[in-house]
Amino acid sequence: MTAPAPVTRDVLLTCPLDCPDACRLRITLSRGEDGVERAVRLTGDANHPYTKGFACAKTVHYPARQNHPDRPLYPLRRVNPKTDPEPRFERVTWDEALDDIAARLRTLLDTRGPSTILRYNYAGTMGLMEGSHVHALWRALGIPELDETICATAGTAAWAMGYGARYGVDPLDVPHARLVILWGINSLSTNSHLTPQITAARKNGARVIHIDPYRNRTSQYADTHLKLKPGTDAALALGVMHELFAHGWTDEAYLAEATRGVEELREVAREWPPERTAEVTGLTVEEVRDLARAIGTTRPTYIRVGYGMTRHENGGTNLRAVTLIPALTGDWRHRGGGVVLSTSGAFHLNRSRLGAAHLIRPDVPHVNMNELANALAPEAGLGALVVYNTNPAVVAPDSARVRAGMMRDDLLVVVLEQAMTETARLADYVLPATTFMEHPDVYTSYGHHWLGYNPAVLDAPGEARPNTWVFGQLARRLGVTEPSVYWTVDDLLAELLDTGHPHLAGITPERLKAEGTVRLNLPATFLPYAHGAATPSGKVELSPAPQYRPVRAVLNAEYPLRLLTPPAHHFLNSTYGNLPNLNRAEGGEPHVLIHPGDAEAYGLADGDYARIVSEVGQARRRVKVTGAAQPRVAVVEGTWWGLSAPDGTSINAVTAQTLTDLGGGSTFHNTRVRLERVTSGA
Ligand SMILES: Nc1nc2c(c(=O)[nH]1)N[C@H]1C(S)=C(S)[C@@H](COP(=O)(O)OP(=O)(O)OC[C@H]3O[C@@H](n4cnc5c(=O)[nH]c(N)nc54)[C@H](O)[C@@H]3O)O[C@H]1N2
Ligand SMILES: Nc1nc2c(c(=O)[nH]1)N[C@H]1C(S)=C(S)[C@@H](COP(=O)(O)OP(=O)(O)OC[C@H]3O[C@@H](n4cnc5c(=O)[nH]c(N)nc54)[C@H](O)[C@@H]3O)O[C@H]1N2
Ligand code: SF4
Ligand SMILES: [Mo]
Repeated sequence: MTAPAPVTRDVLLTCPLDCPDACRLRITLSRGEDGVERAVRLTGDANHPYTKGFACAKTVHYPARQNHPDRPLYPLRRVNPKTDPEPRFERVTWDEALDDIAARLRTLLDTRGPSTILRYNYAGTMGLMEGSHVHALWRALGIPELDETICATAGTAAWAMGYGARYGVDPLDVPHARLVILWGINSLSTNSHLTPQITAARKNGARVIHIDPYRNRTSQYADTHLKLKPGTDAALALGVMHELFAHGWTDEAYLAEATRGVEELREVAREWPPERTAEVTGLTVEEVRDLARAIGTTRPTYIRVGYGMTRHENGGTNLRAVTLIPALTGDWRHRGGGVVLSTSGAFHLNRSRLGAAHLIRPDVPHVNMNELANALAPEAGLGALVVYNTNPAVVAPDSARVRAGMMRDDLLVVVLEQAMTETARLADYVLPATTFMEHPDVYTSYGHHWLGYNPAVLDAPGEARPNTWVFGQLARRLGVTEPSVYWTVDDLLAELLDTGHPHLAGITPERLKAEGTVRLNLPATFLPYAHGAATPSGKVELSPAPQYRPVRAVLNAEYPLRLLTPPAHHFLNSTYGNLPNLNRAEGGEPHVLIHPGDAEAYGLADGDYARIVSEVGQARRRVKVTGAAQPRVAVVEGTWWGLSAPDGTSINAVTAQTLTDLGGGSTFHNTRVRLERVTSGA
C-alpha cells in the first residue's frame, strides 16, 4: 500500500509587495478535499537574517486575499455602462477577450496612432518579470512612456544630485549605530523589519529620534519625537548644518577628500541659526540645538529617510538637504553610519533590455503617472488604457477625475487584476491575474541586499494568467516580432545576471534558483561612500546648496489646514483594503485625525463626520480628536478602498496632481483643506 500524499507542505518565497523589506516568507500549502492546493498560513522565514522569522501584520493575511471570494478567476466583459454604479460583467473566453482587445488596439494604432494608447502600472508586484519586463510589448508598439513617478522619483532625483546611484547602509550594520534618526518615515509600519536592527542598536546604547509631523507608532517607539511642521525639513537640516559648522563638528578630512561645494553650503547654513530654524520648523530652539548636538557628537549616526518627506512641492530639495548631513559629519566612513533612502543601487543587474528598454525611442511622448486625471480627460484623446499592478481609482491623485475619465464610453479600459478593485470595477475587460505563488519571478529589494527567485508553487486558480502571458498573447495577435517580448523568466534571469559586476560575482541563475535567496557579494564592510560618491566627479556634490523654500499652497482662511495622507499599518497602499479583519484593525472606517485646538475652532467633536474640502475635491471622514496631531495639520492614514469609506470616495479625491520640485513626483502630503461638520458620512 502506498502512503497517502502529504496534504500540507511548506515553501519559502520572497514577498512581492512594494515594501523595502522584501521578506523571505514561509508559506504553508494545504490540499483540500476538492484536491486543490491552497495557501493557508504565512509567516517569516526564521533562517533569513533580515526577515528573522516574522511577516508583517498585513501580509500574514495574504492567504485570505489570495483565496478571496471576489477574486476574478475568469476573463470578464462589462455589459452595462461604466457610469452605472454597480458593474455587471459576463464571463468570456480568453480568446474572445484577447481577440477583441487586440482588434481594438490595432484599429487605434492604424487610425489614430500609438499615442492614443496608455499603459498604466506601478509596483503591485516588485517582480522583475511581471512588474518590469512586462512592459516590453508596449515599447515594441511605441506607445507613450509612462513616467513611474507616483512614489520614488523625487527622492531618486534628489539622491542622484548628491550621490549618484542609490546605495545605502547595510541594514545588518544598523546595530553599530549609536544614534538612529528616523526622519520622515513611519518605519514601524512601513519598514517593520528594520525594527529588530534598531532595537539591537538601542541595546548597544543608541538613542532613537523620530522626526515626523504627527505621533504614530514610530514616534511612540522612539526616545524623542520632533513634531516638525510639514514641508520644513530643509530648514531643519540647514539648522543642523549651521550648528555642525559653528561647533566644529564637521569631519574636515572627509569633506576635503570626498565632497565638492562645502564652502557654498557653509554660506547657506550660516543663515540658519537655531532661532530661525525653530521658528520655521515649529520646534523649540532647544529641540533644534539638541538634535544638532546629538548628530554632531555621536558617531556613527544612522539616518533612515522615508519617501514621506518628499511628498510636498519642495519635497525633493527637503530630502536632499537631509541626506547631505552625513557628508558633513563623515558618518559614511563609520560602519552603521550614513543615510538610507534605498539600497536598490547595489544590485547592478544588467537591465539594458529589461522591459525592452532598448526600444524606447528618444522622441516618444511621456505621460507623468501623477497626471492620469489629465490624461483621461476627453480632450486628451486617449482611446485605450491598459492597467496592471496598480489601482489608480484609489491611489492616484485627483481620483474623482480619474474615475470619471475611466467611465468614458469611448475609452477602452482593460484591467489585469488579482482583486475586484475599484479600478477593475470600472473596466471594460477584467483579466484575471496570478499572484506571486502562482508565477515564477525574480526580486531585488530597496531595503536590503538579497536577490530572490520564486518558482510558481501553486497552480493558477480558474483561468488566472501571468501579466506576461496576457501581453505575449496580445503581441502575437498584433504581429509583434521583437524577441524580448516573448522571453521566459529563464531568458530574463540569464540576461539580468549577465554582468561582470563584483556584487554579482558567483551568482548564477542555477545558484539563485537552487538557493532561492542569495546575498549580494558585498565587501565584508560595505561603506559605499567612504571615499566619494557614484557621481560623474566621484565626489559627494554639496553644490548647488539646498535652500529652504516655503510651499506655494500656503494655508489661508479658506484652506487653513494641511492634510497628510500617509500609509496605514494594516494595508499596503490599497492592497488588503478588501479584507474585513484588516479594516477593523485600522478602526473600521477611515478617520481624520485633528488636534483638539482645531476641533474647537471648527466646531467638531470626536466621532463627528467632517467634509474635507480641498481645491480639487471633497471626501467625508469620521473625526478623531487627538494630541497625536499638531495644530493645523490633519492626518488621514491609509488609502482605504472608497467602498470602505462612508461616502464611497478615496481620500485621493482631495489630493492634487501638483508635482514635486525634483523628479516629477507626487505631493500626497501637500494638500490644503478646510473641515466642515456634516451630520452623516454619506
Ligand atoms: N504598512 C504599510 N507599509 C508600507 C506601505 C503601506 O501602505 N503600508 N507602503 C509602502 C510604500 S509603496 C512606500 S513608498 C513606503 C512609504 O513609507 P514612508 O517612506 O514611511 O513614507 P510615507 O508613508 O509617505 O510617510 C511617512 C511619514 O512621513 C511623514 N511626513 C509627511 N510629511 C512630512 C514632512 O514634511 N516631513 C517629515 N519629516 N515627515 C513627513 C508622515 O507623517 C508619515 O508618518 O512604505 C511601504 N510600506
Ligand atoms: N493619498 C495617498 N495616495 C497614495 C499614497 C499615499 O501615501 N497617500 N502612496 C502612493 C504610493 S507611495 C504608491 S507606491 C502608490 C501605490 O499604489 P498601487 O501601485 O496602486 O499599489 P496597491 O494599492 O498596492 O495596488 C496594487 C495592485 O496591483 C495588483 N497586483 C499585484 N500583483 C499583481 C500582478 O502580478 N499582476 C497584476 N495584474 N496585478 C497585480 C494588486 O492586486 C493591487 O490591486 O500609491 C500612492 N498613493
Ligand atoms: S509587506 Fe513588507 S514587511 Fe510585510 S511581509 Fe511583505 S516585505 Fe515583509
Ligand atoms: Mo510607494
